[in-house]
Amino acid sequence: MPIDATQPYDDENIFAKILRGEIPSTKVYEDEWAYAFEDINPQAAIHTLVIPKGKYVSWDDFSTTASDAEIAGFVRAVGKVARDKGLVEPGYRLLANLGQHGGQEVPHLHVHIFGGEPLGRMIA
Ligand code: IU
Repeated sequence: MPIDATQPYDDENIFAKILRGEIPSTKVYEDEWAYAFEDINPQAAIHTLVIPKGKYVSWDDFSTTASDAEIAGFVRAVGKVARDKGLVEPGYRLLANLGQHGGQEVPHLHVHIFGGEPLGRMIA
């Protein structure tokens, strides 16, 4: 069920538990601002999730209340994971499902990195 993007942050959401190490994940990268791990149900040859370490449900929340350092750190982490996975060329896709219409299921902001194979175009 897609989540309501305006709900308060739930400390018991699955990604919060992954961040706290209460649930295992296949870690790809971690720094002060971000944590990256392999999606448990990959939809492409490479399917990695990058999450900010801060408690944000939505892009709105993140972009309005996170510090500039946090935002920069998260954006750089996404770029680093893609680079480290060798995706800069031949390319990849970033996706954030946001809120009800966006089909977001986990109420901790995350960016999907898809790659490792031709993905086709999503917009004609
Ligand atoms: P969404 O953007 O909120 O729809 O995506 C949530 C993703 O989190 C989805 O691709 C799941 O496969 C993934 N995931 C995960 O990697 N580990 C988990 O324990 C759970 C979901 I629950």
